[in-house]
Amino acid sequence: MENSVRLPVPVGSEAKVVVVMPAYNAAKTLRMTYTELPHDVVDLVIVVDDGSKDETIRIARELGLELFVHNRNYGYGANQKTCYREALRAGADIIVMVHPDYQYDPTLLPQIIKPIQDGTADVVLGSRLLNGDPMSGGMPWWKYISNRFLTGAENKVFGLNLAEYHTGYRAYTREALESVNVEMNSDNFIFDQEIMAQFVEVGSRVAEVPVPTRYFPQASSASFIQSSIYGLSILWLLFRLLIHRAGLMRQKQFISLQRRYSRAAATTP
Ligand SMILES: Nc1nc2c(ncn2[C@@H]2O[C@H](COP(=O)(O)OP(=O)(O)OP(=O)(O)O)[C@@H](O)[C@H]2O)c(=O)[nH]1
Ligand SMILES: [Mg+2]
Repeated sequence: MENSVRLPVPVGSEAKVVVVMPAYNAAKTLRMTYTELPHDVVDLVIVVDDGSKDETIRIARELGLELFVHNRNYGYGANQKTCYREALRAGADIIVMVHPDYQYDPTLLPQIIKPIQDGTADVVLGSRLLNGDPMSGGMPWWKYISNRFLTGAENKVFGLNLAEYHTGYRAYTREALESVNVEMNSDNFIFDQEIMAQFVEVGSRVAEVPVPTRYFPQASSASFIQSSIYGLSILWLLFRLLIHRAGLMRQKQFISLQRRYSRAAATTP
């Protein structure tokens, strides 16, 4: 497979598992999300508060979590940049990002990291659209339709066949995260897709694990306007990636930080 790459060091069950939660006004749901994590599997939980106006910081302190605080709201992408920087600094071998708004089932973490532990994937996405019925879980119909459309466009350009790219439940190996230029990505929601484009470009192996969809009143949810900007930004990202690949305008954002993960290296046996 063109996009496959062997990890230099196999990640087994000894790996240090660090959960990161990028939080913004997550006070109502942070405790539930944290409590339901399988604590026998997780070595460390990091919360980054991105200028929340609610009690997120107080609750994170009460729970004794490793907490990093932004002095104002920089955005979801900026939040993840701090999450990953601190997870790597803490010595993580496997990094799991889960939204603290309790929309993703924390108890499924062992399934999410399994493809990495088995050595068959570098990146795992918890997918609501794989074997699931997201609308019966409360996903608005317009989010479902745009998710399908954008996923189709991304699959075409990325050369993959995934069920969705828009999940807030993801796991990465340290090597995969260190191979991409996270800091060059957006500070906003499009970060999630930029990092996927980067993984594709460096030849990371991506796996999907089905997860249920949960929408409920206390969960944080992107508005119609935010989602529309996000959708258009994805199309712009795919365009930029295509012109990068065509050599018309090379962009550092898509170039591997580690030579062994370059696209060419990934194709050699
Ligand atoms: N909106 C927002 N969320 C942030 C920010 N930083 C971290 N987050 C967290 O990121 C998560 C994702 O945001 P959501 O508003 O739920 O958006 P989404 O999950 O992509 O969209 P839905 O599928 O509608 O829930 C939430 O759990 C927030 O706590 C930020 O600056 N803005
Ligand atoms: Mg949400």
